[in-house]
This record gives sequence, C-alpha cells and structure tokens, in this order.
Amino acid sequence: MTKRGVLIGCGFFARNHMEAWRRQDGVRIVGVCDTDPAKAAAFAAAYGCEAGTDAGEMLGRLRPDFVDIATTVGSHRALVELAAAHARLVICQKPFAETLEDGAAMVAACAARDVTLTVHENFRWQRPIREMKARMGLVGRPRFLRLAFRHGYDIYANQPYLAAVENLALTDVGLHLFDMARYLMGDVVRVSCEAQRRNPAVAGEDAFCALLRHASGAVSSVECSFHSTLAPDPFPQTLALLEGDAGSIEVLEGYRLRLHRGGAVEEWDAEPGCPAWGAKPWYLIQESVMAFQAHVVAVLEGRAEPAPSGADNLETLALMLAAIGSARTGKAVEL
Ligand code: NAD
Ligand code: 89Y
Repeated sequence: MTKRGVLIGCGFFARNHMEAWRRQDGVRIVGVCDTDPAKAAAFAAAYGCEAGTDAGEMLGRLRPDFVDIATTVGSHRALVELAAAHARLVICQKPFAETLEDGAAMVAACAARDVTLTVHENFRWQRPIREMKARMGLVGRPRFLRLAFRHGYDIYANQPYLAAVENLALTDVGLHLFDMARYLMGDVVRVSCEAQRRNPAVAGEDAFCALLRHASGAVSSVECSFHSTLAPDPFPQTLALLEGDAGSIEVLEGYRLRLHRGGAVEEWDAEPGCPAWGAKPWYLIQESVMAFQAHVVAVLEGRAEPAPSGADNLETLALMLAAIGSARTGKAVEL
C-alpha cells in the first residue's frame, strides 16, 4: 500500500527530500507546508500535491503515514511534538535539537504514542561510508578512526543563516561527524575539543578538532573546517582512516577506498551515481538522501529499525554539546 507523507519546510535542502521521495517506490508526498505561502505553493506546483502554511491544520486533515520535517532547528521540537499526534513515523532533519531538554521531550512525545522517530542523518548513508562500514569485519577490532571534513566551499550562498550560528562547525557538520564516529566505533565516554573562528565574515566558530574516547577503548580524531584552502576543493566529502587490529580502511578524496591487510592493498571506486536532479558537488549528499529515504521506507514496512533513531541521536547531541563545553572550558568532558 502506498505510504502517504507530508513535508514541512520547503527551503533549500527540502528540494532534495522531494526529488528523492518522488523516486521512492510506494511513497507519495500528499502535502507540503511552509509558513511562507509562496514557498509552499511553488513546491506544491512542482511536485503535484497540496500546499499549506499551518502544519497542524494540514496534518489533521491529511492524516499521513509519515511526516518529514525539513525546517531549521528552532522549529524542530514543536513540529516533532505536533507530528507525533498525527502520523506513525516522524523524520526530523539535523540538528535534531538545540538542547538535551528539547531532544528528550521530542523522543518522549514519540515514545508516548508509539510513533517511530528518526533523524535525517544522511552522512552515514553516503556511499563511501556505507562501503567502509560493510568491510569493517575484515580489519579486526576497530582501534582508531580519523574523520576529516575540511573545505572552503561557499556554504553561505545556499544557507545564509549559517553565517550567524555561534558554534557553527560543531552544530552544522560536527553532528554528522559524531554520528558517523558513533556508528562506526560505538558509544563515546570522553571528549575534548578545540574550536576556531577562521572566517572573519561569519559570527561563529567554523572549525574544530575533537578527540573521542569510545567505550570500547578505541579513539577517534574528528576534524572539521569550513575555511580551508584546498584545490580541488573536496566539499562535501568526509575523508577517513579506520584502523583495526588486522587492517585499515581509508576513504580518500575522489571517492577512492583502500583496504590494507595482510601486506596487501586493494583500492576501488566508491563514487556515488549522480541522481537525475543532482549536481556537483552535492551529488554525494543527494545520493545519500535517496539511500536514507529507502531505509525509511523499509522502516515503514517493518523491515528495518530506524538508523539513527531519535533516542540514538540524543546521544550524538549530548556528545556535540559536550564538545562545545570542552571547547569553552579547555577541559575534557566525561559522558
Ligand atoms: P531553509 O531556511 O532554506 O528552509 C527552511 C524552511 O522551513 C523555510 O522555508 C521556512 O519558512 C520553513 N519553516 C520554518 N518553520 C516552519 C514551520 N513551523 N512550519 C512550516 N515551515 C517552517 O533551510 P535549509 O537550508 O533548507 O535547512 C533546513 C534544515 O536542513 C536545517 O536544519 C539544516 O541544517 C538541514 N540541512 C541538512 C543537510 C544534510 O545534508 N542533512 C544539508 C543542508 C541543510
Ligand atoms: O548544513 C550542512 C550539512 O548538513 O551538510 C553540508 C551543509 O549543507 C553545509 O555545511
């Protein structure tokens, strides 16, 4: 049976949600909502569905199977709590919440109604990361991970609000990187972090370097900069090195993966296909939206558990807030 969805928030990134939803089998977005009527109308005309400006009214009337929230973080708690009353699955874009209190309330609101909550953490669904995860069994016990997301791409052209965000790199992409670190290496027990404001034209700290100790004893080094000078610019690739007791896996620029073990190295191409609506340099992210949504369909059909769930992403939020605390105080934070 067709799963009916409502999208809330018709801004820059939501176009990727809509283009990807229209390519998922067995899914139909029946309504789009934005407080800006012109944006809702433009999406409704482009994608052939109803337009609305009042999420409560639209959800009450359309009674969708799922709600996809693609607004910025300030509206997430109210919208997740609203959606929990009207659908059986809710997707919330990252950053999930601004505070642990908000995040916990969102998880509780969904749990109280037996509603599945997932967070649109698409970076773990990028093809190079999927392929690295799939081969982790070949390198033995994971001991060390390095993730590096460094670029000088003008992210402010599409997302001008980012220029005003205080803890910019940690809240915008740090969350993605911490989600990947937890996904690959498990829970984190201690974090220390140094943050920097590199670009004088933005208000917040647009670079950081964090050191994580995992419950397993493994260590991760996670770095991010939005003001690096690199040619060609690698945006939006995350480069990685994962070392296990019996081998290593590298994610290199240009979507190359390398597996080292037993004195030999194997290298292959993990470049994602560019979706029909996609374009450089975004196609890595756009293909991951397709992969994440295919996973959501599997969750709706009872074939998979949400990855990540709201409850899991609350732990990532706690890690990110602890990293902000560490950067402020200069001290490591236990979780
Ligand atoms: P945007 O400002 O372009 O769009 C947000 C839209 O939400 C706006 O049109 C706004 O009017 C609407 N809105 C706000 N509150 C609303 C409400 N209560 N009801 C209905 N509509 C409401 O923002 P964006 O750049 O599209 O980013 C949206 C989210 O996506 C952000 O949280 C951002 O961090 C995230 N994002 C994720 C990725 C990724 O790869 N996962 C990439 C870019 C952006
Ligand atoms: O908002 C960010 C994200 O989630 O991925 C890249 C981005 O669009 C800009 O840093």
